[in-house]
Amino acid sequence: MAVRDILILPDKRLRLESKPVAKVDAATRKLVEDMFETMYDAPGIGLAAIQIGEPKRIVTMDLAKKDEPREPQVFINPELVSTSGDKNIHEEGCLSIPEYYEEVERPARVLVRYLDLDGKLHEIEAEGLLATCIQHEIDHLNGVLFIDHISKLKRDRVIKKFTKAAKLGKPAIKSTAD
Ligand code: GNR
Ligand code: NI
Repeated sequence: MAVRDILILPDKRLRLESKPVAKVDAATRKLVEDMFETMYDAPGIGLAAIQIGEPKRIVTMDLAKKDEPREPQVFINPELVSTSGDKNIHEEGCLSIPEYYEEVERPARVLVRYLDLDGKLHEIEAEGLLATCIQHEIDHLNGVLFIDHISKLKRDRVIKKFTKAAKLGKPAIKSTAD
């Protein structure tokens, strides 16, 4: 098990299209372990494999409240089968764009098809935070970030800030370590 480095905007790898998992095997399970360790360490409520540099269609998630027992969820090769016409607005953040939050409008309910760690096919209807989060994560698998859903003005501003910080070799956010 290992906490892995999380790719930060404007890392080009975040724009890759991730490849489907052909077989859920021991290597898949090892990657999923690293993803959970990295996600809980961050901490975040979801993680796509590409965020640790692995362009594979794997998502980990845990939507349990802070004081509740962990509820780890894994989605392999997740697909949106259908989406509702009614929308929801939710404030989103992303571990690859640290400390930036903005409201995003997405379908309120989605039908999701995916494989579990045993390679078994599931289909679930998601709403609320689960619907928001799974759409955010499936976007990552397609090289899409939540800032692609906000105004161009706001998007360009945040990309510029993170690009400048990367050029200076500094994090775009203030460190609490010093
Ligand atoms: O930790 C995260 N919180 C979050 C909040 C609202 C909507 C989506 C998310 S996902 C994010 C972790 C992350 O970057 N996953 O890709
Ligand atoms: Ni994200």
